[in-house]
Amino acid sequence: MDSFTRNYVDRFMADVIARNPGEAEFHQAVREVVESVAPYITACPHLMDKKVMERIVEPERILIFRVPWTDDRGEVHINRGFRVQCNSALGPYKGGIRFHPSVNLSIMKFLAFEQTFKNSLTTLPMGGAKGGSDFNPRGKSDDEVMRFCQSFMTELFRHIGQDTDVPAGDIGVGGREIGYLFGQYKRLRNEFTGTLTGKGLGWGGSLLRPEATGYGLCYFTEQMLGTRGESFAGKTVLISGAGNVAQYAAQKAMRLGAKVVTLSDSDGFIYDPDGLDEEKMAYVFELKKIYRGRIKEYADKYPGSTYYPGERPWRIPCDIALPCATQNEIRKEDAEKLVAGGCMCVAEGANMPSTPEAIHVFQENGLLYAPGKASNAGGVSTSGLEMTQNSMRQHWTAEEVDSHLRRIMSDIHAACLKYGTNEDGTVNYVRGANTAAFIKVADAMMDQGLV
Ligand code: NDP
Ligand code: 2IT
Repeated sequence: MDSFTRNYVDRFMADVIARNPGEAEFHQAVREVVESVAPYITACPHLMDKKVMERIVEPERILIFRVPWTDDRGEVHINRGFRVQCNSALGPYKGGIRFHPSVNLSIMKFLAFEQTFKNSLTTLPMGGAKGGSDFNPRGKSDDEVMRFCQSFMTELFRHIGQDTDVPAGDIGVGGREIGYLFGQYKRLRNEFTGTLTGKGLGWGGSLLRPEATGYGLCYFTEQMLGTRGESFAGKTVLISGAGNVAQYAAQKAMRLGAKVVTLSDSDGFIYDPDGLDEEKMAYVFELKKIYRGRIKEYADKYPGSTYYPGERPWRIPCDIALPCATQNEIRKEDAEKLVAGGCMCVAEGANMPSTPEAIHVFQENGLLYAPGKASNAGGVSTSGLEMTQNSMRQHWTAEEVDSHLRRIMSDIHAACLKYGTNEDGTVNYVRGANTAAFIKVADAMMDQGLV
């Protein structure tokens, strides 16, 4: 990077940090993108003059609201609701809703910012947003979750709509929560529209939306491996998380011939040296969906496996790692363990699971490494396909949806290669994804004037 560009990045980041104090995750996400696209920006005086990147880091709108609800004993609780509408240059705001006690403004802003770039990569017309609450669904009854969702939507409904902002699921928000949110939205608006995605199959949902993030991650990883003449067949795979993304990533990796040996949750991980199979996967689906159980129970059910409380899976030797739990779950020491254990490829199912120091370790050691905004874009892409089906009042077959998903993941991979291939033929997927995504958003913003 030349000194003019270095200076631009330093000044830009100093300004972002001063304007958004204490928002560490947001700073981290912005720095990664700015470091990638600064050479492009400084070579385009019109983008500098019109302050396009300065505008992108200032969300178009941020909503913060009170969410009061009562538990089953009648006790009153107050949570905080968020919706960060980051950028609408490419289409209606689009992005998930997260219910987790760690949710705060920094996390919402980093996710909405990442979503803007991810959605740009999908080739579909979607802007970027994220929302959520510090509500913890763990241990709550269905009725409590329903009352919370209804209260959350009672404020959110006035800010969203099928042509305005289309939320979906994320951590702590799956089919059950989308159902309750949709029911309340429909009641308040007296309209049946496709304003949320991830809906049930009988009422406007798309086939393969639940599977899409995990499946898309594996399709993308196959393409990465293909650049080195490799595939999933015979590879040992570590997966973190045991939720929506982790489950379907495990199922697809396994079906592509890999041996998946770990799953995890925030309490610990299980290691199954024999690998998951269809029967074990069916057990995990039931454990999580029906019983809302913990991954620890897997080790009780399958005695060949071991549960390691309080640990993450990254010290287990592997060929491929697919982090599918949460942000910053792979730190420098974890990345070093992955390298020492023989890992050749890391593709992110979660959003920003690797710290900048961990990414540095991967890149220095020549691993194939893909950032989540490229490799986990299959989920929001299939949400985009759900929106298309809702608009057309049609329902596509699983084969149709899957062929769109494969094409989109392959197009995203091609965009990463186009902008991320180094002179020596290796690929920097971070630079590739960020540059391809930025160009599309920036061009649209230039076309639409100073808004
Ligand atoms: P789920 O709620 O279905 O599952 C989340 C999993 O991650 C759970 O096993 C959970 O464990 C674990 N987890 C959550 N927070 C932490 C934490 N702080 N530390 C350790 N483990 C944690 O969520 P999803 O599978 O939908 O989301 C997982 C990741 O994928 C997130 O980063 C999300 O943003 C990203 N993503 C999701 C998409 C989707 O379509 N759902 C699309 C693209 C990305 P526990 O039960 O203990 O909390
Ligand atoms: O991070 C993500 O891409 C998601 N949680 C999915 C968003 C969506 O609108 O489907």
